[in-house]
Amino acid sequence: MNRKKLQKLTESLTKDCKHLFRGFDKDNDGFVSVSEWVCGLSVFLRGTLEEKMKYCFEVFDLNGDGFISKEETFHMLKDSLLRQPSEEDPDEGVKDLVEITLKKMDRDHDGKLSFTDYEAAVREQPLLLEAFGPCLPDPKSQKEFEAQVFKDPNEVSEV
Ligand SMILES: [Ca+2]
Ligand SMILES: [Ca+2]
Repeated sequence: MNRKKLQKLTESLTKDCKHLFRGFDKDNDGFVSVSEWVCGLSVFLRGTLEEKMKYCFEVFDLNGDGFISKEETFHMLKDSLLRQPSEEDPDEGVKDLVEITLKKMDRDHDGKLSFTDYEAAVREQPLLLEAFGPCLPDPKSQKEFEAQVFKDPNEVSEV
């Protein structure tokens, strides 16, 4: 497998996950190194719920301060909702959704989501893992990706 093909496969795996690379980019230098990429992928494909929660939380915490704020929630939910045909005032609908979501997930009622809030909510309701937008691949494209990439381990190690 050549580099181009791998790139293409990765693109198709991650096409719905636009925040993906922030989750991969552990040292926040704006680039995803090979080791970060491999590490990110292994969470993607083989990660435990714990690892996936950490990963998604990092993706959702847009400014990296350790909390998912109301503004960040608004921003992300707006992004994921705009694809649908919208009502008269889409912002109002999003605001309602932000309130509902935060109310549901903010366990200590400080108006923002810490990882502890998020973790508790997800353990109760696994669907909340991707509450603020898709950041993990769907099982079908994941399977296709694995089938292609792990066909010949020797080739992959050259990448
Ligand atoms: Ca934040
Ligand atoms: Ca909180």
